[in-house]
Formats: sequence, C-alpha cells, structure tokens
Amino acid sequence: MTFKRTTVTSALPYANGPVHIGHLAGVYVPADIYVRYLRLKKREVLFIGGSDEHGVPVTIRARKEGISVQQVVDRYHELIRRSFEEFGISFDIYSRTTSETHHKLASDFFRKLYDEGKFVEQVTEQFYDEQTGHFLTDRNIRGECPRCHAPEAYGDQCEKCGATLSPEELINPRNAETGNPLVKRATKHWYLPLDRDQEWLEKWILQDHKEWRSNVYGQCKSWLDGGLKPRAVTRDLDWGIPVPVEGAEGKVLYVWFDAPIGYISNTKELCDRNPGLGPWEKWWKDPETRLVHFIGKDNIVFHCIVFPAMLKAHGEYILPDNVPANEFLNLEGNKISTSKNYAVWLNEYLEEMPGRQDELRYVLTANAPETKDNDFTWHDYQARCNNELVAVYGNFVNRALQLTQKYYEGRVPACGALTDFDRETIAEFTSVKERLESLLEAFKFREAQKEAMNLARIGNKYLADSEPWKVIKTDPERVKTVINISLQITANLAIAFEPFLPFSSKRLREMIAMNDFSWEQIGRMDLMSEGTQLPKPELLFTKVEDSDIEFQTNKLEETLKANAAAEWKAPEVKPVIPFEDFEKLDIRVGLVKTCEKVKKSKKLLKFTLDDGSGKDRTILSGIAGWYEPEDLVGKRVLFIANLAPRQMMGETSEGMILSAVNYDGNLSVTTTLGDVKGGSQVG
Ligand code: B3M
Ligand code: ZN
Repeated sequence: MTFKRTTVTSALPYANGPVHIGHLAGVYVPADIYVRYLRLKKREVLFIGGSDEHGVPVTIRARKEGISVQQVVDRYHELIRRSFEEFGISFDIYSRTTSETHHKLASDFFRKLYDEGKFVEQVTEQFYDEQTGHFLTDRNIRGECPRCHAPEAYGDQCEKCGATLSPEELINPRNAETGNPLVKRATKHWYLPLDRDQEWLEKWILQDHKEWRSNVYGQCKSWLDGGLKPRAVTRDLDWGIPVPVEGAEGKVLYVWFDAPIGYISNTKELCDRNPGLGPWEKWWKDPETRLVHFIGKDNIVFHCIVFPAMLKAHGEYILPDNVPANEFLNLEGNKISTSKNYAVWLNEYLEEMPGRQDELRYVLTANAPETKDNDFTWHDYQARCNNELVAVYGNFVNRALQLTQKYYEGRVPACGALTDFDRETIAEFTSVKERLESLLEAFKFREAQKEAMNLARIGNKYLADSEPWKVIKTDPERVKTVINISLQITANLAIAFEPFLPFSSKRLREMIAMNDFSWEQIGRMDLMSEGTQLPKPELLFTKVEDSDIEFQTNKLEETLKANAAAEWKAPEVKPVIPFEDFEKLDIRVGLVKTCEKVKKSKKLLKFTLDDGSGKDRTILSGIAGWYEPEDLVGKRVLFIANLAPRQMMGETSEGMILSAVNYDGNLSVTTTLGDVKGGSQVG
C-alpha cells in the first residue's frame, strides 16, 4: 500500500505537571525526527500535538496546589507547550482538549455512536460519598487491605503487599481525601462492547500488522488472548466533557474516550485556520492517508485496541498504520516520577544548560528505550557530548571550515583529480542514504542517528589521513581537492543530522551558506559550489564541564534524600514486655577515653570507656562509617553494661553502645544532655 500523506500524532501529555526527559525520549523526539525526515523528503505530513486536560490527574493536582482545575491546566499547558517549542519539537499544532472545537467534536462523536446503538448501558453499584455528593474512582478510595490488613490500601491496589484489589474488597472503605465513610449507590454508564470487536481486531493486528514493534505486538496479543471485555466510556466526575445524553447529568466522557479524539479535533483546528492544508477530513478519513501514533508503552492498549474500536464503530475513519511505542527511560538507575519530583524537567534543563537542546536530543536518541527500558545518566550525557558531538562531529566541521578560512579566505576551493582514497570516501556517503532511509522508515532512530554520526567519523578520518596541513607545503593543488571534499561532507552532515539535531544543523547551514536543502541531496558531492564565500565559522558544540554534571547529580541525590525522609515511617513497636524484663537491662553512661579504627574492618570502632568501675571497658561498635574516631574522644555515650561479652575481629566487646538508626540507615550515637558521671545508670 502506498500512501499519499501521513498524519503523525504524539501522545497528549496530561497538563498536570511539567514534562521531563522521559516524555521527550519516549515520544516527542522520535516523533519529531520522523516528521522532520518526511518533510525533508518533501512528503505531505502533519504533526499533531496537544495537552490532555481532562481526567483525574489534573483534578488531583488542583487540590494539591489549592487552585482551580482550570488554573492547573492553563499553567501546565503553557509550560509544556513552551518546553516542546524550545526543544524544537516541530508540531504543526499544539492545542488542548479544553478547546471548544474539541468539546464539540468529542461530544458529537459520542452522540453518533450512542444514536447508532453502539454502546451498551449498564447500571452498577459504585461507592458514593454522601457528604460531598461524589462517586469515587478506585484510586480515590482507601481502606484496610483484606489480605495484609495494611490500613491505607487503595481501591485498586495495596501498596504494602502488592495485591490487586477492587474497592469492594476493602475493609471500611472511605474517601481518600476527606476520610468520609462511603455507601453503595446505583449509577448508569455507557460501555464500549469491545468483546464484539475481538475478531476483527485479532485479524487486523495479529495477522495484518506483524511488522509492528515486538513490544507493541506482544502487548496487543496478550490483551487479545485474555479476551476483550466491555469498557466504560463515561465517568461520574465534574471535570470533563458532559455526556451529551438526557439523564446523564453529572457525568462526563472518560478521559481516554475524549483524549485520542483530541488528535482529530486539533487537526480540524489546524486545517480550519490554514485552508491550504485542505479539509481536515482528508487527514483522517482518506484511505490514502497513513496514520502513525507515537506513544509510550503504558498507552499501547488505548491506541491499538480501544481507539481503533472507536474509530471503526464511528465508521468514517482510517485506522493507525503503525504505533511505534517506546519503553520507559529511567534516570540514574531509578524510575522517573512526577509525583516524587524525581526527573530532569525540561523547563529546568533549559535554564540550567542553556543552548544545549541538541545535546539532550542527541543523548536521548542514542539511549532511546526503543525495545527495552533504558537508563539516562549524567555521566553518559557528558561522555556522549564530549566524545561524540564535540570530538567527532564538531571537530571535523570546525577543521574543515577553519582550513577553508586559512588557505582560501573562506572561499570554497575547486575539486581537482580524485585519488582512490577520495573515491572510497565518497562511495561510503552514497551508500549511506539508503541505509538511513530504511532505518528511519522502520522507526529505528537510535541506529539511524548512529549511522549519521558514522558519516562524521568518516569525515574526521578523511581529513586526518589526508593531512592537508602538511601537504599544503608540498602539493597545494591536492589540498584544494581535500578541502572541497571535506566541505561537501560537511554539507551532507548538515542534512543528515537535521532530523536529529535541528538547531546545530541550522547553524551549520548558515556557516556553509546553504539555503536550499532536501533529503535527496545526501550522497552528492556537488552541494558546495566553487567560489562560494563562507562566513567566519563558530564552534558547533562546546564541552560539557564536570561542574555541570556534579550540579545535576547532586540535585537528584538531594531529591532522593528528601523523598526517603518524607516516606519514612517509624518501625512498628515490638511486643509489650513486663517491667521486670526492662529492669534486667543495665544501661549506663560511659565517658570515651580512647576511640580508634579496628584494623581490617570498615565498620568497627574500638572504644575504651570510663564506666565508673576504675577499670577500662572495651566496646566495639559498628559506627565507623559515620564518625571520625578522634571526634568521639571525651564524649559521653549510652551503653548496655550487662550484655554477655562477644568476640569481634579478634577482640572482646564488653557491652553495646546505643545508636539511633535514622530513616536513611545512618547511625547517630546517643548521649546525655547534662554532664553526667561515667557509670551512672539510665532508667
Ligand atoms: N494523557 C496519558 C499519558 O500522558 C495520556 C495520553 C493521552 S494520548 C491520547 O501518559
Ligand atoms: Zn495488603
């Protein structure tokens, strides 16, 4: 099947917080690379984006920040939009699901399916808070876990024992926010009967789309193998698109029903504004249009099963041709988390690493989680920037341009007779175009970028091996050819890197006075005409300093610490003991006379204490990780005086020094506030 045009969508991020590198790596950079490539190929393409402003997440954020939901979505929509723009994500439109166009289109979509009897209605008993007058979603219900009896289990899951739950199973369910008790109340909802779509979906995905990425195909298969069930497409909520049916007061469309329709609404908004693009229907209803959804792995079922079922039920729409979903990106070995503030936020990156958008794009593509989860680390970021962008690509371009200035006052020299080495180098460039294309068409952006960087390596090697700086003394004619070829390579790089590194490609094009460019030029060695005057070059990339990396890694460590402190809960109290048992313990104050490290042990410190007996008492304590021995000399510590002596590392320890274990596992020695004599009893 050949297509005339492509509609590319990228997941609509919830407007409940800023976007981070995980979003960029998972969805927006790959989508942007693909679209830029298609544009360079002069193909007809639209790139549709926008914010998802409905659903529970934005309402939770509003309550947390103490502002209205509208204020939340206004704030984050604008922040997200700007971040994408600054990273060069070249949407044709970035709109929002609170727009009038969207409300109308989504509402009409629902109504058409409703009128044609495509939904099933079902009345079920749901939990209801009589005091606030709200039905509650599973996540907003808490109660005692029926399995492990943890007091704070969610309506869908117990975080303590991991059990998957339904709210009915909770003991004493209550409103998670208000703490109010809940009652059951009947409520009516509309369901999309996905069970009826099982057959065609199986054929359409499992037989006709074997080319989908294995992670996508695999997830679809396991959903289909499990048997599809009807899904509710309405909710009892007061934020969202009202259900356009009589008797549905207080109900809205489920966010996952309206959000994907947002792709269509945003296309409509764009086409309505730009008549040149043709009617919006052309991009959604013409079988010659290819639809591609870029998403993260948690959205696969909605884009491959639920949304296609909606489109099919409606009857007029095309179905996605491919859904290149990425896996997740981790950060320094930990999960990225919006709620825990553990992320590299794009708006902060832009402030802290100004002008380095391409660097981040490069590293995120080099590490893209295309087939499995991947890890972003700042040290890898620095290494890739300095060893690849600066040392290979930037270095080659800079040398080619500087030599042009030095030998020819910035004018492109003529190309003379070619040597075998010239021919070999050129041949590599002509073959790379096809390789790049097939990788890009197969959504293998990571490999494609590697291929582009390889071109820079070839250029670097060509220049290094040709040694124009030496040959200039013996054979100046030859140097003209070397520089000419190097400049042709530079022009090739500017095009090949454009989908990946749009900012530096643009700067490079300015440095080589390249105005017209297209994908078809890759591999050609006549892109720079003899005699063209080039402006003074600037560095394409600069080194990332250690101090920048330290700043970033410290920031993440601080966040981890703060989270650990906030999440810490005091351990449960041990079983009750009779007073007599307590009296058996002899806790005393000791004065530290000497303290030293124990040889061959990283953990132990050896203390001699004045315990009031007139004899020194030796105690070994595992606190070497937290104290310098000399700092403890002269201090008072609490110790257990009647513990049976124990052998440790060839020494006898006569008792135990008491330390508190902090939330993070750090130990802190106990002492008395007043000046108390050694040997005094504690109790
Ligand atoms: N807002 C979920 C997410 O941000 C959702 C995507 C909608 S795409 C139509 O992961
Ligand atoms: Zn539990």
